[in-house]
Amino acid sequence: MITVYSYRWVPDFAKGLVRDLRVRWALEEAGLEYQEWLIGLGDDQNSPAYRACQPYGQVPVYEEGGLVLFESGAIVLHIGGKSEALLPADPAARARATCWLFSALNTIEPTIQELAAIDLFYTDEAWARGRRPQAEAQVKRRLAELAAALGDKDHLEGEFTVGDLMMATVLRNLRHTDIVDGEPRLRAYLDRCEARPAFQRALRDQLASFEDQAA
Ligand SMILES: N[C@@H](CCC(=O)N[C@@H](CS)C(=O)NCC(=O)O)C(=O)O
Repeated sequence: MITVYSYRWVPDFAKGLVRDLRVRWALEEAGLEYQEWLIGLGDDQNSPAYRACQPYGQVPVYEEGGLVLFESGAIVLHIGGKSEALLPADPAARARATCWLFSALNTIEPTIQELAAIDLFYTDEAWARGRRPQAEAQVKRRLAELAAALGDKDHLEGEFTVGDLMMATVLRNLRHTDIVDGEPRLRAYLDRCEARPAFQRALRDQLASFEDQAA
């Protein structure tokens, strides 16, 4: 049985954004069953046993038999290897899908993370107020470029792949702003990705795990 590690509690701003969502979504798209293992912020993260699985004490962790993986991108790629619903069989198409997964993680996510950190963690700091206009401009520039690459296609490479899964979860980190709305093609793209039944199940199950702990 596959096990996905996530948190049993996170602040409200993070609910529905925690990166185990990517893994849950990939597993749902691939039709693979899994169980969740919820850890606490603090002691659980820092335990030697957990650090042996995830060197930085973060989630997600993925466990399958004796295999333990960390880094959501690596985990999603691993799951993609099990299902053509996520990674096409054709080697060139597979490489293009992988290219978009890295693009989401290495080019788009860092800019969005900087803005999100300013808005959610450092909003009262003078340096953050000073930096914000440039951080927002950089996000808008990257999103305009991404929208141009998407063009009129439904997905980045025709059919839905791990690249779209990762890009959508990255774009969701702007939900506290209206920046995605400023790019109508990306807005429609994100809505399309989020409307997928597999995404809806993954989101429901992540949110339910927090509710179960509150009960
Ligand atoms: N690059 C890692 C980032 C993982 C990450 O930042 N996880 C967050 C939750 S979404 C976390 O556990 N943060 C707590 C911490 O860094 O201590 C991945 O994609 O898996």
